[in-house]
Amino acid sequence: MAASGCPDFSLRKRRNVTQSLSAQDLRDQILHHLTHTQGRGPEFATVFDWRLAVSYTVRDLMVGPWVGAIRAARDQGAKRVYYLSMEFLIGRILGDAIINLNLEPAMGEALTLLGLDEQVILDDEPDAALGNGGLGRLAACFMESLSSLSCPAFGYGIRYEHGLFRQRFEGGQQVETPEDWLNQPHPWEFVRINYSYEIGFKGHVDMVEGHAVWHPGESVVARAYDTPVIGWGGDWANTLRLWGAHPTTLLDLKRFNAGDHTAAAEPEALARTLSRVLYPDDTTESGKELRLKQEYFLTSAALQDILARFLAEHGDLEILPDKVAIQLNDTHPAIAGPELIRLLMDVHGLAFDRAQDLARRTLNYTNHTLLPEALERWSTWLMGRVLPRHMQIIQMIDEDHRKTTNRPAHIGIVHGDQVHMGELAFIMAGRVNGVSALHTDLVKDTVFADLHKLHPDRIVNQTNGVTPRRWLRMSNPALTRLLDDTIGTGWTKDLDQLAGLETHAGDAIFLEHLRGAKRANKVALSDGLLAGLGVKADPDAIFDVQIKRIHEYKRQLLNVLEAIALWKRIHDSPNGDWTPRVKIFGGKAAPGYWLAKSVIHLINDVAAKINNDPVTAKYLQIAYPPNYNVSMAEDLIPAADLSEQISTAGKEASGTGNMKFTMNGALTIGTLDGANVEIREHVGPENFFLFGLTAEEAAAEKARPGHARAAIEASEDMKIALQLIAEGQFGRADSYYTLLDRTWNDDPFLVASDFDSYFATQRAVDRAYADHAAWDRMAALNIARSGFFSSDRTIRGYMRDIWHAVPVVPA
Ligand code: HBZ
Repeated sequence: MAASGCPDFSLRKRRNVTQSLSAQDLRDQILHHLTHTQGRGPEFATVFDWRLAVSYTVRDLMVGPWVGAIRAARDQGAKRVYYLSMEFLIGRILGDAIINLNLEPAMGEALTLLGLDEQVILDDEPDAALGNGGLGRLAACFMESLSSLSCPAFGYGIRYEHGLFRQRFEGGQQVETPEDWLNQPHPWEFVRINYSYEIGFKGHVDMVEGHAVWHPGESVVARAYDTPVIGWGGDWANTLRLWGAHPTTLLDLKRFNAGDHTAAAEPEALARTLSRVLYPDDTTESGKELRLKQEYFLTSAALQDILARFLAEHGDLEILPDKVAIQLNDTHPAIAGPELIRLLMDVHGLAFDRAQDLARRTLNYTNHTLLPEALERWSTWLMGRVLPRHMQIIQMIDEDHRKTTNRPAHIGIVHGDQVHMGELAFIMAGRVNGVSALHTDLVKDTVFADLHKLHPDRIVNQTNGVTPRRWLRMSNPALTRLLDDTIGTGWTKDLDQLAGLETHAGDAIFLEHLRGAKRANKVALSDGLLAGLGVKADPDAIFDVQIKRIHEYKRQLLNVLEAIALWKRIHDSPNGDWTPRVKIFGGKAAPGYWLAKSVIHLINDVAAKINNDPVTAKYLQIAYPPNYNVSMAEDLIPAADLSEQISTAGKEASGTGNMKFTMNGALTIGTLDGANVEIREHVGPENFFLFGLTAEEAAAEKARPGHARAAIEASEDMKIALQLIAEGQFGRADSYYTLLDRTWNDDPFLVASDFDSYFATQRAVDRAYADHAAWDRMAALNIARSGFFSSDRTIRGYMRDIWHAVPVVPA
């Protein structure tokens, strides 16, 4: 205890602090924050007040390791990693921090002493939904692993006031409403008004004595908002630095005093729009000037910050690549190439060649998609207007690359009136990586085939991973207890230790416990589905889960058509030997993606009909809880028996949900796409339900004229399913004409070609599930062999092959 009578929360090495913290210490500290930070007496406190008091108590425990980590990295002159991402889908922070700081069971007891329900406190926290899907969630898992491995790092992003929209269903259709997580105090962040940078846009470029001088026509200030990200064990915390946009001048007083109050506040309004909304678009380049400005805002603020820190510590720009590694999360921050060159040339006086060389040895780029419509392009007109100096530098980079590589005319950054951000990112990167073995091969063979020939050593693979702290230890306490009891707790920081379960996969008692843990999770979910949606989910049925953004290539349509065909079969022979199944969907469609929204409508319409059919109800139910987010995933994944990873082969770069399901003991039904390929290799083909065309076969099938119609004609089940929709069995048929027409006549993602294989494999799943012992053994082997899919392994790969960074010993 410190002299004040409160526990000692000073900055000495934290591991000792939390290990010695008792429930009483935590209770006292929570009460302290309730009174002194929230200004509330316990008798007046709401759940919100308590949650903030608990959060501040936990935050206090992060500050020591955080300051210590920053100090250690500086004192040791360590190389730092900078992860630039337009998205960080972090979800809730409190539960994860409690786990990583090793505060259980003391925190649970402290809350009991205060008469509080821990789950109620945890559930009160809004999700920080600063991302659309896999790309943003990957960034969040990487931040956690970087801290767990004590690799000095910063994540740089945008502090969006409104994260991804909230989803409701009205008449089965998606309705979007704004998300407002910052409408209440956010206890985790520290505002850094001294870390502010001016970001310019538009204007013109003058040449003064042979040097370019950019005179921006508009500018805003980027201000840092820092959140510590605590690693497993609580020894190290890195910084997630999110930039908020603020006006350079607050209020036009002259206009205000003249009575024009709205116009006087214009600078503020202009700036705020920059960090107001996350683009809810995971498909196409939006074509919006605002999006380009957001991308530049993030990138410029980050690079100015990185250079300021580097110069303060080292001074000599020649060693920049030895001390700084920057990772571009997709092309969204690809303006980093020209911006770094601009800062090195126009601000620090380096020559173009020198600046370009340093930039290239500092920057790296991760590609997350092969879909041509998702590759960013900007018109030269827009780029030249919003970022006139950068347009010049892009042309210099392109010209230099043309000269030095002698490349053919069709390769390059600027084509006609388009700037190709993928090519820019590739040309400016030391390393380019794909996110699964298959995806990396396809990156080499397709989107970047020409550039790959010119730079054969540049593309490397880093298969994605997920953090086992959030996705197993925190979200699945029932399984965690069993794992801890069986193989000890070491798996939490070394997921390969799950291999120790192999020897238990034949042990009937162990398998019984495994089934018990899964069943407990299913019962909890079933209660939630009944209370929230009125869906009766029998915990003994197969829980079959597809959760991800709604997209044609992810083929939720295939899943719902299978449901229809199965329903029809059960309906026709209700006394058959059917394995009961609950199909669960979760996911949002981009607001402008009409076909994806039509699939959502169809799923809801089909659910409404099927769930109420007295003949089939006990065999088949469909649940589609609205507003899928990180927290919902934490509830659904531990309760899943079957993981649906059914994208058209060659389209899903990796997937990361697939990995979360595997480590939670769900079996996968999937195509040979993305990381499914590696999951199947690791868990063994006999423990994975494979179906469908390979990437190569799919490409050939797509090129075959009339493939859709031919495949439908050949499939009785598929034909019936489409027929039932067209007849209006599931709501008004005209709602689905476009979807049906596209399936019959185009079917670009080969739903029809893969239907029969999928349907038959689902029946194999039914049979396998009926044999409990065999199923449980397969589930155990999936868990035991999932160690490879930890993001710790992925981050070690980036550190070794891309960043050349090493862990730092905490001070
Ligand atoms: O990145 C996803 C891939 O589809 C998935 O296969 C992979 O596992 C994951 C992590 O590598 N890509 C995305 O999530 N992409 C986006 O969310 C996105 C957001 C804004 C855009 C474009 C794409 O303008």
